[in-house]
Amino acid sequence: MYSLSGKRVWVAGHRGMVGSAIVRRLAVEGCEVLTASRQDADLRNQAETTAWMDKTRPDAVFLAAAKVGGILANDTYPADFLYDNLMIEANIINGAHRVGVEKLMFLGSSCIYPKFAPQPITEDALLTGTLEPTNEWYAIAKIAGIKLCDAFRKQHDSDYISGMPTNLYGPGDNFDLNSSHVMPALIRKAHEAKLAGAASITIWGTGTPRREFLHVDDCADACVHLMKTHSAPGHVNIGSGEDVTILELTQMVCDVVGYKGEIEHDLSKPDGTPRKLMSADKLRGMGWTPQVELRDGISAVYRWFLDNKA
Ligand code: GFB
Repeated sequence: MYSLSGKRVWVAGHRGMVGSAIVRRLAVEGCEVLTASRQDADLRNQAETTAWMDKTRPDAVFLAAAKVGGILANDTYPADFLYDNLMIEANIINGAHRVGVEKLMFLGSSCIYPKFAPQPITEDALLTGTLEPTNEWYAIAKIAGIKLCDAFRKQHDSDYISGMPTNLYGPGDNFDLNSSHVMPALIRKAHEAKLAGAASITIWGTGTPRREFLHVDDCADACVHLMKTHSAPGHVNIGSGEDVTILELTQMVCDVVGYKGEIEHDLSKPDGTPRKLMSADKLRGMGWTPQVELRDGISAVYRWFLDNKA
């Protein structure tokens, strides 16, 4: 067991959807939460990151800082997704070693797995096949992060662990239609179509790809659980264990939003990987289960969207 009580805990990426959920979750752990603004340190910059870590000396780190985006953003900005994420994780993991961080958790993504991995995907499927081209840049960076944690563990006995969340959604998500993930895009499209009285909304691709969704508050809870209870090389899947097709998700979102029009398809946009349902067995075996049902989570996010973005 690793107790967070009384510890100085840095949530790197606290302004993002995952980082902010971890900050909310840590409120009951009795720790001091440290955050670095962009003015404090550009985490892609080694000198600035090292200086900030030297000054603040965290005991524990949740590495949730990353350049993230949906399928189109990943496909359009490969250099940013590879370079920024490599730099951020290398600077923070190496900095953690330098200042003697007791425990670090690195966060990745389910896109680390081969495009055609057997489903549900177990952790040992890593590096057994070719990646999905739309997000291989981001995936390579995240695989490097897992391996960097493992390398520090092997060489220096560092207690660094990795969690691989599935597709996440929740409050604070990015609702920009060009750069967002599918969930916020669908919520916005259905809402705006309802207001405009539009006859249809258009989704990207065929609607047949299957995706697994997890509410970000469940993800944050899983991260804290792993931080406190888990210490081993490799990585742990963080998912709900259930998936839906994009068309089923669209119908659910339209239902929650109250939009009754048609669903059309923009087939010039990519489908991406056909399916990436992760096995939830390892994490469930450690005594953790998700709490938020998909439909309830969508309703909560739609309320957040109405209050904050609409
Ligand atoms: O969420 P998403 O952008 O990312 O797209 P990935 C999931 C699926 O939803 C794809 C479809 O099949 C999209 O074609 N889709 C339908 C839409 N309509 C829309 C829309 O309006 N917007 C978006 N964005 N998608 C990302 C990776 O993959 O998942 C990242 O690129 C990361 O690296 C992240 O792993 C979790 O699930 O395909």
